[in-house]
Formats: sequence, C-alpha cells, structure tokens
Amino acid sequence: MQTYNVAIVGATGAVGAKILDKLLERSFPYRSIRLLASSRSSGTVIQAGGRLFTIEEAKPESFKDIDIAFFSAGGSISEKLAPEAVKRGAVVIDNTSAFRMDADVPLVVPEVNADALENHKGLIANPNCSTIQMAAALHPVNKAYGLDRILVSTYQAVSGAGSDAILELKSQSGQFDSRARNSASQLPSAGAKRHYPIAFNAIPQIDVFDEKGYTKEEWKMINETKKIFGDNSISVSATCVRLPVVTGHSESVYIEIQEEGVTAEELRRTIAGGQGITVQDDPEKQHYPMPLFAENEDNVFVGRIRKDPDHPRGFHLWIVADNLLKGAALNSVQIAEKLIGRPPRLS
Ligand code: 25A
Ligand code: L14
Repeated sequence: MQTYNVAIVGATGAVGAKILDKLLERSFPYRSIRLLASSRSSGTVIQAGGRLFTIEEAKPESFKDIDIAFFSAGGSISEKLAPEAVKRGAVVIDNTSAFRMDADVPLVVPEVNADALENHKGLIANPNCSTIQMAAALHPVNKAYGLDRILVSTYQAVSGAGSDAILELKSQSGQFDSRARNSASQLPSAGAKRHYPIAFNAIPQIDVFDEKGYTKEEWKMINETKKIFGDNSISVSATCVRLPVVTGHSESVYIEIQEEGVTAEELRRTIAGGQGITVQDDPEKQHYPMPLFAENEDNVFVGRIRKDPDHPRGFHLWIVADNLLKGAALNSVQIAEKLIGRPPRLS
C-alpha cells in the first residue's frame, strides 16, 4: 500500500493536536509524521498514540519530501508557508480562510463535494467549521428537494478561537460575582480593539465587521456554502454569535426548499440517510442535539426538525457538531483519505 510523509503546521494548537489524534486513530497510511509550529514550541515533546513526537519550527525547508501537509496556524502562516510546501511537491490541506474562495482551490466537505478534488493544483481548503456542519446536514435535503434559502444563527464555542480563548473562559467562569467586570483579552478576537468577557455572556461578533454590518464569519458561511454546493442561486444569510461553550458549535437553521408538500417526517428520514449524520429528534423524550454531548464525536447531529406553520416549503432545524473535529481536524483528515491512491496532482 502507498504510504505518505505527513506534516502538521500548528501542531500545538487546538486543531493541530486533533489532526494528529485522527491520523493515528483512523490508521492513516503514513510513513512519517512531522509536527511543526512556531519557534516558541520548537523542541517541545508531545505524546500521542503511545509515541513521542518532537515539535520543529515551521520553515520552507520543513516541507522537503512531505507528501501531505495539514495547515492550522492561522491565515498569515498559511499565506507564507503553504506556497512553499506546494512548491516542494506537497499537497496542502489548509484549515484557514486564506485560500478558500480562490477559484482554483477546491473547498471540500467529502460527503458533499469530493469530486471537487479532481482538479486540485496542490492546495485544498478545509471550509469554515460552522459552514461544514451546515453543509453536511443540508446536503441530503438539497439533493432530494433543492434548497432555495438558508437563514442561520450560530451559537459558537470558544475553542474555535483557539487555545487561549478556552483558557480565558475557564478562568472567567470562576468569577461569578465580578462577571460584568472580568478582564478579557481574547474575544471577540485577540486582535480586536475592545474585548468582552465570554463567561456568562453571548457576543454577537465573530471576526471583524465589514461596511454592510456583517462579520467575516457571516460572509464565510454565505460564500462558502454556495461554493461547496456549487450553486450561487441558493440564498444564504447568517448571524454568528459566540457563547460560553468550550467545544461544539450549534446552529438554528431555517430553510426553504423547492419542493412543496414535504412533511417534517419525510425531511427527518432524508436527513437521517445522509453520511456522517445522526438525527436526535424526539421532543417527547427531550431528545435533541447539545454541544456538551457532541464533544469528541465525529458525526453531525440534527434535531428539532419541524415545519414552518406559515410557509409551505419552510422548515426549522437545530444542527450541532464538534467544531474541532468535523468542523476542522476530522474533515481535513477525511479529505486526505480521499486522496489515497489518487494519481499525483495535475500541475
Ligand atoms: O487566521 P485564521 O484562519 O482565522 O486562524 C486563526 C486561529 O484560529 C485557529 C488557530 O489557533 C489560528 O491561530 N484555527 C485555525 N483554523 C481553525 C479551524 N478550522 C482554527 N480554529 C478552529 N477551527 P490555534 O490556537 O488552534 O492554533 C495556533 C497554532 O498555530 C501555531 N503557530 C502560531 N504561529 C506560528 C505557528 N506555527 C508555525 N509558525 C508560526 N509562526 C501555534 O503554535 C499553534 O500550534 P505555537 O507554538 O505558537 O503555540 C503553541 C503554544 O504556545 C503558547 N503561546 C501562544 N502564544 C504565545 C504563547 N507563548 C508565549 N507567547 C505567546 N505570544 C500557547 O500556550 C500554545 O500552547
Ligand atoms: O475560518 O472563531 O476556519 O469559531 C475557524 C474558527 C473562523 C473563526 C475559520 C471561530 C475560523 C472560527
């Protein structure tokens, strides 16, 4: 069997660590694994799958002889080093937003559009976490009935903002009495002009605003969803909110489908037939997806499926997934699995 030399850039981060876990857990056919991060972490030894790995500083030369390089160290690192990796013959699977909307870069959720991998030029983008779980859950719906419109509000976990944001939530959570005055430096984002406590709060800003009043995270959901479905005619709009949840993004999603006369029960069965989807939808038993119980799970969970009383083609759904797994690390490793046995890249 063909084996691969693999590198992980950002291996000490929230996502990078999970990429390593998934490669080992799923027995990816690697020949070697090289862990890369900033000079701060160089020399650090980490243990995974009963083995020890030493972190090296990521440099252009790190990619000599690498076949597949996973990137999860932020957009600016990808902009600098991903082209260096590609130049040296690696296929890059990039977790940042740096290249996602480039026309010659496939943006892939394997269950939805694995065929987009056919024409890759060495760079493949892993979509935004909130977008991946929504696209995976809505793909069977789009295939069966056609999607006209998607309106989504997200309830996003702090782990999406990185390891330091998790630590900030943890420390603020013990400070109930001073909750409106707790010191904050990580959210809405580390680089923002003003920061707000996340414990005991909800912050309706993820990433920066544009002149239309939408945030970048909201635009990612709008533009990436259309690209993954390969259909610019689907209307998409989004509001993205950060909650004091450690891991697991939740989404309240309203859809209008093209077909009339579909019942909630039919829609439930259609979604349950999708790959990597678990429907948890039994109101009588209080059975519905929650982020606390989606942590460390590979699947996307869907519940609260119900029909809009006033619109013949409208439905509500509640979609939850582990943002570090299906939203990032797992999806990246699934992309790599799709590359196994394929001919080398085209150019
Ligand atoms: O631009 P984007 O795409 O929006 O991405 C922004 C951030 O989102 C996360 C990721 O944070 C990224 O930084 N992210 C990316 N894709 C994601 C996805 N799909 C995603 N989150 C969710 N879903 P992160 O915390 O997960 O990972 C950061 C990793 O990047 C490494 N890194 C940073 N600069 C680098 C670099 N790697 C190579 N070259 C560089 N120049 C970083 O490694 C981490 O692995 P590290 O060695 O810098 O940090 C590891 C340890 O160092 C401590 N630390 C952090 N900052 C400082 C520090 N120590 C001292 N001083 C500091 N300033 C940390 O405690 C950590 O343990
Ligand atoms: O575009 O902060 O992949 O929850 C992933 C983490 C965007 C922000 C991306 C978060 C980032 C998101």
